[in-house]
Amino acid sequence: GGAREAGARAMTARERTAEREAGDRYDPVAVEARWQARWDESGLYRTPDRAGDRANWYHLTMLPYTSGDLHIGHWFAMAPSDTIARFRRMQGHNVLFPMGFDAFGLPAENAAIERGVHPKDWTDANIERMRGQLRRMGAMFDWDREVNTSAPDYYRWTQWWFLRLYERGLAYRAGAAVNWCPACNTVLANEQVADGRCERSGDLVEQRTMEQWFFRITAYADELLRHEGIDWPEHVKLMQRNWIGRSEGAEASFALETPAGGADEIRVFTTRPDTLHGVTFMALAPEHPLVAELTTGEQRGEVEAYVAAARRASELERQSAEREKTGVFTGSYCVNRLTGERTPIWIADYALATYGTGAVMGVPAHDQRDFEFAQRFGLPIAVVIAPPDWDGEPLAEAWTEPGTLVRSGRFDGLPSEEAKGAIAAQLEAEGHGGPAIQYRLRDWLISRQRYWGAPIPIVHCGACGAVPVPEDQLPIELPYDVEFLPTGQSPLALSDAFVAAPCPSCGAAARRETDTMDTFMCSSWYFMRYADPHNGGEAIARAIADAWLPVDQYTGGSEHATMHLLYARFFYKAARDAGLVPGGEPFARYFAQGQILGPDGRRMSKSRGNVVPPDDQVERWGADAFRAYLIFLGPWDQGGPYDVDGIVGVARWLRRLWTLAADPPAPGADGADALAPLREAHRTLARVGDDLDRFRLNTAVAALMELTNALARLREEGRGGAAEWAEALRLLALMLAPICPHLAEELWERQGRPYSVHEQPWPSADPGLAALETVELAVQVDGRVRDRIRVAADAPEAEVRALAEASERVSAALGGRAPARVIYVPGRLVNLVGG
Ligand code: ANZ
Ligand code: ZN
Repeated sequence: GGAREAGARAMTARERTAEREAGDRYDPVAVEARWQARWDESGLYRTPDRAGDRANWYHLTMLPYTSGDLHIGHWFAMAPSDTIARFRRMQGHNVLFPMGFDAFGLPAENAAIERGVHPKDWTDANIERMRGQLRRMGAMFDWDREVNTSAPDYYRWTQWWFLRLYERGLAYRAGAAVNWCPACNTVLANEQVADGRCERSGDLVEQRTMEQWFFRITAYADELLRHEGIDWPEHVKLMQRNWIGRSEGAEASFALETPAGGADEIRVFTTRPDTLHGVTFMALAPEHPLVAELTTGEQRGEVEAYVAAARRASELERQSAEREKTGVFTGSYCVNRLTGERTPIWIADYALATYGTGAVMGVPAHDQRDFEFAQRFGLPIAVVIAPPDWDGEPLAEAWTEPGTLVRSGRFDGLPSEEAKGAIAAQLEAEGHGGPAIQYRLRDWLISRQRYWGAPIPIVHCGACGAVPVPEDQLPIELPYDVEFLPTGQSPLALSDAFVAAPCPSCGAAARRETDTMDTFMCSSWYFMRYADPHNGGEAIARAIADAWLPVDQYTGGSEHATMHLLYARFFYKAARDAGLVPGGEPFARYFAQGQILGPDGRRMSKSRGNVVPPDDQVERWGADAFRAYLIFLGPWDQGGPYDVDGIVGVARWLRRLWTLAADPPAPGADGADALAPLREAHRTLARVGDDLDRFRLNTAVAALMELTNALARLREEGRGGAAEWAEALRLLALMLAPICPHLAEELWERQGRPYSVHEQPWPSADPGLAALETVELAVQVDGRVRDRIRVAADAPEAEVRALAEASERVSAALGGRAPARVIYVPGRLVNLVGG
């Protein structure tokens, strides 16, 4: 509101004259190029691992994927992050603020296929271009620490990490039903499937069974749920907890009436062991291993057709509540051990093979899906949890709330919440199951049948099986000359030169693993490598890890809540258990920025034509104005629409600020008024420091705009002493430094101060000067003093009048009349003249 208008206020005639007289207009493009070169030359942003008594502070912003262009979302993530990193530096920390490139992955291959360029050439060219764009941001990235995840000296260590996980039993190979995208011709992680479709191509995902490599992230499920000792936004922690999906309940065994396929029982996972007496059928997933054996001759045709149809449906469709329940009877029965009841075994596609045991005990009276299934197929509905005031009537829908147990033998009369534990305990005592916990989280599937990724360092030997490649043979380099068009097979399998390798264990001719690693593996540890980027002997030295880890502050979008942020936490815990890093969490603090939208308030996209290219904005207004505008447009965690006119106001503000600093103020008054500019500066300083500390970046910019206006007004009025003016302008440059680093540097130099403004400590606000100066005013009604009030010395008339009218004595004297005239003598009196 006010600040925005203030920022946008046109220059006064005097300011325009001043600008002319100062001889040089503010030319952001020239100023920025000059300082970027100087910073580079002088190595201003090179970060030592130790810097005397300055405490280390690791500030991390997410590295970009090498798509080829830095878009406005990157700017909105990185520029405010840079502002905070710079502020921490001024506060006296030795700040590590690195940058790199997430360079492996499908888009490189797809772009390469579409354009006929090699993925490596495409990626390298993109990095080149993006590095240039990043430099123009004027951030304090330490480029000596840049990482490129597709470079052999990086992925060598990604492979090394694979070996560390492998030797800890956290990497394994297993045949698995996997998500297969027919368009991308590759396996997808569960996280890459949304609504049953490939997140990238949008095609329907199919299920296939293949030998794949997994990381045992489930071994850390409980610890991942806890978020111990870290300061993260609640919504991100909640997303992770939901993703991990911990359910408490029981496992129960049902005896097969006729043992089949070497099994004599079916086990189920249930969150409602209290309903065990109400089971009227058993539902197996179509992929359950006992389906074929349990199917009787008579039912075979029907069952086979059903299983084949289920394979074509996505998991999401199968789970949909709206969909009519389908199923088929196997012809076999099992026995409920608690009741001795004979229970028919059905196959139903709402039972998923990948959750629990792949079998559901059907309790129609207390589960809505089971209820619908029973109704459709005429199965009994047995109430065992009585709703309050239930009179024995049939139910119109499942009763899923707590209640009292009935028809449950010796458990009758127990509240259902209590019965859960009691029945689970009985199962355990009888050896038929017991309390159990289930997670929705699956192990992390890391194999990709694609070319552009880090090869998995394994050799398959006919005699020895899967043998890890010895560490000193890393990296297993990705060959350049490979036919990488997707065929469903790993492209590396087509390269004889790559595949042929001696077995590291027995020396016999063997075959290299030809799958590559999920790129989320590369980004699970990049922040460790920044700390020790040139280490040729290990991924990160322990002493360096101790100096920098965990990351003190991570910032990035919350779209990474469940994949990247969960994988990185798993990875770090595994690294901790291998003794390689300190603590158990990689990111001590996490801040999720919002999303920047198009000027129309919708997500930016090429098809909507509402994309704002950052390069254009930088060229037109300068990086400093663009940074300041991005910060000013709203609270950082909320984001908002980009306003192409909004940046005009910000650019104008910076021009006024330039003129103010360039035009030496008139010789000021002395006495109390000499302090006026200093008071304004300290008042702002108290606010800006507090705002930056709490990530309220937009209000920090607003405060600086207000300061600029206040100082301009003082100068017009000829107020303020010369020394006080100099000091106020010094503080202004310092406060501006984290937000507009180039302009601040330029002003600093023009003030005759030594390079660099970015090596100055953050000034502290003088509380005495920052305090609002107040004065006592006599309040008169029709010239007679009725009361006295305290107001800010520079309070505007409207405020003074409102305060005066609020006085009881004043309103009594006015007797309901509205004052026709107000006479205000600042510092002395206000006179309300009645009408
Ligand atoms: C009997 C029962 C009775 C259930 C009742 C619920 C209510 P969450 O909370 O997600 O963990 N279930 C178990 N395995 C399944 C599978 N492979 N596919 C589909 N559904 C499965 O869900 C646990 C509940 O989902 C389990 O508790 C089971 O149904 C079902 F009144 O068991 B319940
Ligand atoms: Zn061998």
